Amino acid sequence: MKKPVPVKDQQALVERLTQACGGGYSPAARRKYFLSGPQWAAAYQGQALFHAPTREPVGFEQVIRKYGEIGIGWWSTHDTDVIPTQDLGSERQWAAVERIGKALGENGLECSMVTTETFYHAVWAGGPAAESPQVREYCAARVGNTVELGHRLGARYAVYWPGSLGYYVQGAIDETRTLAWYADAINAACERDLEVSAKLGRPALKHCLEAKPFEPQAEILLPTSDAMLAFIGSGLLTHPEMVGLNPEYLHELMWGAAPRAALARALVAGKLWHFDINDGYRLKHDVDIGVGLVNPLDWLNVLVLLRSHGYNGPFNLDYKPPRTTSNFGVFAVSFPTAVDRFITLWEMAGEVISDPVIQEATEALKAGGADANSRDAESLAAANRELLTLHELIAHRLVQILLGLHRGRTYSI
Ligand code: XLS
Ligand code: MG
Ligand code: MG
Repeated sequence: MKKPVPVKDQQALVERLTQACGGGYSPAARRKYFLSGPQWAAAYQGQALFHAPTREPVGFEQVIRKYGEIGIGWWSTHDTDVIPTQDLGSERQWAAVERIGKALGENGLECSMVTTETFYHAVWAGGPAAESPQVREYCAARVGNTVELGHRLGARYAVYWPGSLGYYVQGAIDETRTLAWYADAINAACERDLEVSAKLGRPALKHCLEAKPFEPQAEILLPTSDAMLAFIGSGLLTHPEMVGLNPEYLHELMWGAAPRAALARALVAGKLWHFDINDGYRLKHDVDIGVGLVNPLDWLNVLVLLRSHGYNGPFNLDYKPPRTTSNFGVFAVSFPTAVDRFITLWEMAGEVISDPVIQEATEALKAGGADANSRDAESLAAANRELLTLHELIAHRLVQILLGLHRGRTYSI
């Protein structure tokens, strides 16, 4: 039997093996990327459905300090991550805002994004667009208040993941009304933003809708980023130009989409403003695994798309350190390794874009075959037949770049 590892030696072991992985980027290098660390991701205690917490609570002062040490330059938060529900919208909330501002300043971070929790508290049992006009009025006040908090904290983005905007049992709600009522909340947030930004002389926030196909268990009225694009263009919003998307990688994968294609559709609509980064599995629960741990090749492809189209919004680390990771591990392993995988994949995406093999193959495909008669299907097929083999060669080259094979990494046989 192996000798058990005493508790007092375990952190040192984790640290030594983390070092043995080859070290990481410096905090200064990490800060060059627009990476934001959510308050809720670091503070997540492992309390998923059916699961008791495995970690101790941590407050925003500690999270912000640790992000600063790691080199995560931006911070994001739900209103209720940092202010108790009962204090929101009252004078009591400003003391927390002051403490947050101080913690951010002392650790060299900026607040990038604020979001309203419209899913956890019992008030949202019927969703943020419930039949009750009083609940909807409360919702409008809450999102408006978040806009104000965002401006006071220096944020540039507001995100809306509605939670259960839908139904547990069919037939109980009128979907068209619910959608219109949800639009009322977004409209209220935009109106409040126009007022507050004018008063404070700041640019208006970018309001970003985030879709998730299921979980909480209800059927969802806006399950995908595409559904949200249709909602933005539906005529229900009074300021559609102020509203864009915050796709989450796993949320698109969860319904079976190709995340890169979903992002491409948001890009061509000019609505890809914010991006939640993580990983996980198709057609399963929202496991929120750290970026690149499950689908590194797909992630490389996603970042090639975003780099080639000049995406310059935030990459928000919306994942959950697994329940098996300790409080110590969250900051010693989980966040630094997630950040470093992201940076490595981003750098690799640059290599893909400038790779001579991929460039030449892509250009040849775009040139098409010679001697093609564009009125004749047979001649067109024949003229392109050999060129199209390059698709598979490009895929091979991408894998080579991912695995480092293009730099001569070989295995002896
Ligand atoms: C939940 C969402 C949430 C949002 C912000 O699944 O991803 O974390 O990003 O409310
Ligand atoms: Mg998210
Ligand atoms: Mg998620």
